[in-house]
Amino acid sequence: MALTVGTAGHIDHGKTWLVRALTGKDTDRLPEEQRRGISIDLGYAPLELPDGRRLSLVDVPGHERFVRTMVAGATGIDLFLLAIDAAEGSRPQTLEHLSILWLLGVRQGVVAVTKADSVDEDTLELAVAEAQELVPEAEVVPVSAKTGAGLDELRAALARAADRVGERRAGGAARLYVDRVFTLRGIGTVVTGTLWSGSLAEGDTLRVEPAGREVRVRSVQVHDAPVERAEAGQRVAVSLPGVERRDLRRGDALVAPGAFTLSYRLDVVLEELGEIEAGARVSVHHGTSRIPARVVRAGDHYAQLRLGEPVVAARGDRVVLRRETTLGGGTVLDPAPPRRLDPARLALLERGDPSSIVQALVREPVPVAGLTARALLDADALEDGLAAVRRSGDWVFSQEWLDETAASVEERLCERAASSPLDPGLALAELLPGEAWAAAILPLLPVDRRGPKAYLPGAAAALGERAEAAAALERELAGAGLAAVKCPDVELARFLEGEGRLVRLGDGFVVGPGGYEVARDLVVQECRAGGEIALARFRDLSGVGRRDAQLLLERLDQDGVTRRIGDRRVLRRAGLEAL
Ligand SMILES: Nc1nc2c(ncn2[C@@H]2O[C@H](COP(=O)(O)OP(=O)(O)OP(=O)(O)O)[C@@H](O)[C@H]2O)c(=O)[nH]1
Ligand SMILES: [Mg+2]
Repeated sequence: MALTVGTAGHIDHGKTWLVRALTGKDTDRLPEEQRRGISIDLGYAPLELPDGRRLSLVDVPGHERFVRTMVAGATGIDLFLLAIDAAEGSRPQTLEHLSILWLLGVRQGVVAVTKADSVDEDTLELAVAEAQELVPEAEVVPVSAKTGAGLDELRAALARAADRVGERRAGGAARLYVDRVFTLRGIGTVVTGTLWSGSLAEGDTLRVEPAGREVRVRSVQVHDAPVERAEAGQRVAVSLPGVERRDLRRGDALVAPGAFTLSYRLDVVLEELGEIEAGARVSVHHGTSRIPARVVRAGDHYAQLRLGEPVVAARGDRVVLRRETTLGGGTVLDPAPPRRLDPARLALLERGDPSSIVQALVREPVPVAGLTARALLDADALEDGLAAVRRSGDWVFSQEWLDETAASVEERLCERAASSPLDPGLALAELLPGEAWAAAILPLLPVDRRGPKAYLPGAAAALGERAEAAAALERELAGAGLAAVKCPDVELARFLEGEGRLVRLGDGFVVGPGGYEVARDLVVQECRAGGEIALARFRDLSGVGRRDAQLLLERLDQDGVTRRIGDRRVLRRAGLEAL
């Protein structure tokens, strides 16, 4: 398993010299680092263990102004190598770095009491004892980068610590946080970082977040050697053709497209070093990025981090919260939560079993595919968890949501039936407007679907109070023959037409079904005889006024009996069949 070791410790306590003594590589390569004799940026070197295993080593700066860089270097590591100067003992950044390691969940490592050559034996013994007291769970090894004393013991201790590191999640989608970007002649833009999950291979398409840009991997290297595929936990260099160096920076995430959500909010379990007051403005360190944020608290140890820029995160990720100093940290419960904080939901997520996780994440319908990354469960566990919610097609949702939706749909259909007894249905588009899940959910709702409309089960249109108006209208139509009658009650007209009791014309006029048939036969016969019919001719034949003749002909056009050509009409197929 690929493991990464990160140095930690106060400025000048001998981290970089120790890295050089262990690996032969001077990681202080910037001119300013060499001039000032301090580390400013992150340095990287491979470290061989006595058993042949190879660790990646990240050297971090100790200066208090560069703690943010230390956090960026420490986020992907599995083991720490804490340097404490034998003469100076523990100093402020010794403690702050230790806190950060703790907050990031880095529990395994070794303490090196450095510059052993520069102090007498008693002082060294005391320094070792103090270091042991400070970090009781780690082995403490006195070393000298200058003389080489203790280096073998240190390597052996690192190997033992590496043995204790738990398995990293091997599967999952590719996710890497960029820590360096540079240009290589003949190769182009290269980014490096620790692969947090998944794997990376030549030819893969990835997305750079938060910019959202798709990139193609041209080649992958691990420790300066090309590999076909890099695995989770490895430090990798990825070359990305067609991308300018200035389009990428430390803090960017390189991820498998579609596998992670981008979010301006993170719900976390807080770990506080001191009290973090509600509404506190902090810097959130996540991956290799640092983002301004506000802490919205809920319950006694939950919070939502409202971020100034979006991040790609996953459940279980660690964050560090800082202002001038490190205030605390957190473990991500939901990487893309709703804005409203709900401690009960977060408690479910904190329990961490598949069914609690799925219950907490699912309320309104979400696509199953989108849930995989958010729940961070493997396929089997996700399947177990899904038993706790409802599922239809590609969508999952809570029973509670379904009950609420059913109740609201029922209520709206009842209201509709009361206000429009002639047409008690509602268009589906109106009932579940624009929802992609509508088709999957509809069969589970208490509705009858008839054509484009939904009805309460068994609901039928009823004339109710309008029965009398309908009877009067029908009497009038029976006496009117082919003449049109005005009917301003559009709903009534539509209803009676649906029942075959009248035919609607334009402008709110209607005609009796018998009248309509007579008009149609007149038109069809005339056309059969003379090939066409003009408005004036139809008016003469039917004996109605010009307006009514016009309305009747237009309706015949609509019904496909005739086609209008200028001011004449000819039969269409339906007209021929009507004979
Ligand atoms: N005598 C002695 N001096 C050492 C040893 N290791 C480092 N030093 C001295 O300590 C100075 C700082 O060492 P570095 O390794 O650069 O310290 P660092 O912890 O990397 O410092 P930052 O990266 O700036 O935090 C060096 O310039 C040396 O003068 C050692 O083993 N013996
Ligand atoms: Mg250094």
